[in-house]
Amino acid sequence: MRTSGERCSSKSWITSTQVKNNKLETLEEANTIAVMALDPNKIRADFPILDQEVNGYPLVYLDNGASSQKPKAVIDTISKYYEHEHSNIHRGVHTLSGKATEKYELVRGKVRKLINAAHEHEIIFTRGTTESINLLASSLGRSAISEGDEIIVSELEHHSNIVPWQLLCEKSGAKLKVIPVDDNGNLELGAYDELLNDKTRIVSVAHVSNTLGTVLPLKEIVEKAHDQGALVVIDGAQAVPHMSVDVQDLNCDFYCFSSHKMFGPTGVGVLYGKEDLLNELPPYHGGGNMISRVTFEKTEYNELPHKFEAGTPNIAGGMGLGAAIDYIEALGYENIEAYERDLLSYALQKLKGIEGLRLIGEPEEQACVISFLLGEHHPSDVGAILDRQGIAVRTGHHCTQPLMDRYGIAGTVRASFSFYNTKEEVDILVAGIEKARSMLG
Ligand code: 7TS
Repeated sequence: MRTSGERCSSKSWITSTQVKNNKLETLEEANTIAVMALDPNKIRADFPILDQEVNGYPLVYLDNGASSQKPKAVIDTISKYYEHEHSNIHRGVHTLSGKATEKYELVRGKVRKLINAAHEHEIIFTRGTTESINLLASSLGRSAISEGDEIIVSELEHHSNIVPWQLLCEKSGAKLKVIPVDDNGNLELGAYDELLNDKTRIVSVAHVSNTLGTVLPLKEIVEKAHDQGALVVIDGAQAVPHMSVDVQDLNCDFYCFSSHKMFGPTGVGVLYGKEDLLNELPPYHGGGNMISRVTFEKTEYNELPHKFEAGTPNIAGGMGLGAAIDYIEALGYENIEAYERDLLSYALQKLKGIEGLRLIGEPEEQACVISFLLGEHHPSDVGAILDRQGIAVRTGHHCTQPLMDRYGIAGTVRASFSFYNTKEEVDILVAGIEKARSMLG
């Protein structure tokens, strides 16, 4: 596990620790405190949106799986960019454009470091996880897939990691195979072994389930796929906000995630791919920036990463993503993971104490995401009563309809936590559910 505390000095939560406690004189001391414990109350002060009332109650935001909130550092970075720094990038000779280009490219380096990719040019900026997976399905579809080939996904995938592969199968005549999930929400790895064969070209699975919180045993999945000569795509949308990711250690071929779920802005995301594979793949969108020479007879493509980045990107979004990465690294994944582990076990223990509450999935390894049903009540009725108490959860199928079919249910109530959530908020959730139970009868 990699952590970084070296940027702590610029973070208000640690700065305020230093100011409030005169004994803390050096950054090293402040870092030690950070490693020992992450204080959500200090962190919450960095997220202005959390400090408000909804329906007359203090907001309890437990819909981080859909999108996380943004620290002031991210918001300020975007404002500053538009107030002082905006220009198009990779184009003009003028100073402002040069500076914007330099700063945007620095973010690519931050992403590389965050997921420990070998090279900066293995980081492709996209609009989000959905676009990253569609890019792969399109480019792999035109270069590596033909009739009779097989693509494996799992039963717990988000629609974003199902439909692009189905579209590819429709077009190419390839077959989609599905790794089943057991009652607890774990993948049935024995069945995976049986699905794999020399026709398998791609295995595309989530790192963390957005509905059940299951953390998938990726190393085993990757190794077995590689033994059959298949490529492995990881949908990391729900992992990066919670845990340290090392793409070289995982040895996956591609890894996708979204900025807006990891405290950055919407409309920007990442596709990581191994250099040699990205070099082999044909481009996705055509347009400016992705070319080196255009004639009507033939176009030559730009080198990585630009080959996959046609048109003007979400520059401000990229800057905001850079600030989000700085923020995460200042907290340190080790601290985030330890804090969320504790919060998850507290929440599970409290929720299990509620009469009539049924957890959907109790996976062996779980991120801070919990799905449940309350008696026979419709999830949206429970969600609406919680909302009236200022508690934001998501209800429904969570874009995982096949997984809902697997459990024979239409949807769940989902509480998805982040490092700024507290045990007090878990208690408020529990009281809110008890109230829903008594109101719904
Ligand atoms: N993959 C997973 C595992 C996800 O959870 C999501 C979004 C996506 C892909 C798509 O990400 P996007 O940023 O491209 O939209 N998940 C959810 C969710 O659980 N609730 O709302 C969106």
